[in-house]
Amino acid sequence: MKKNKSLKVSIVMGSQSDYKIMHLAEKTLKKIGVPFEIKIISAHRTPKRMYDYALATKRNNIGVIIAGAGGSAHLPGMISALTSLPVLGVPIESKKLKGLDSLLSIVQMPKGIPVGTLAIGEDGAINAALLAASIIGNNNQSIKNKLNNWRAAQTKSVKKKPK
Ligand code: RP5
Repeated sequence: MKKNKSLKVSIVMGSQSDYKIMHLAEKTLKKIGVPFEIKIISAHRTPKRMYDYALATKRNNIGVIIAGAGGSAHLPGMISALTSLPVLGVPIESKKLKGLDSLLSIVQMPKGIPVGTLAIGEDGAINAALLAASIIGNNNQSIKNKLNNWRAAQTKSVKKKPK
């Protein structure tokens, strides 16, 4: 693996349909200025793609993985089973159970293989990006500064009085 400085975030999702939520993780990383890649990988429809991806993460200079999935959302847990890199799971709001199925599938990982679980949907996708930036920023002062600037701008944008 190269020096921490060049580590990037990898965003993966189980389906094209997840992109309507996961594009917010992409947008947030772009806005802060964190290097990333983005892919569709399905644990059940493309298991070999998932396996090959997970085993190649370290040599591909990935520092954190954000995995979004809906329904029986096993993608984050399966990737975490294949790599010791931090995996952040984003539960996608499903059509039938509004994402409660996704949330419980991702958050209830049995001990031994962790997934850091975020909120369902948009908030989870954005916070996953912020958390990924924070993890990369631990060993990369430039990313840490960019994240702190983003947070300062957010603080500044909160008005003192409602209109
Ligand atoms: C999961 O199944 C995906 O993460 C997606 O949220 C859900 C539905 O997928 P599509 O039927 O829309 O492709 O694998």
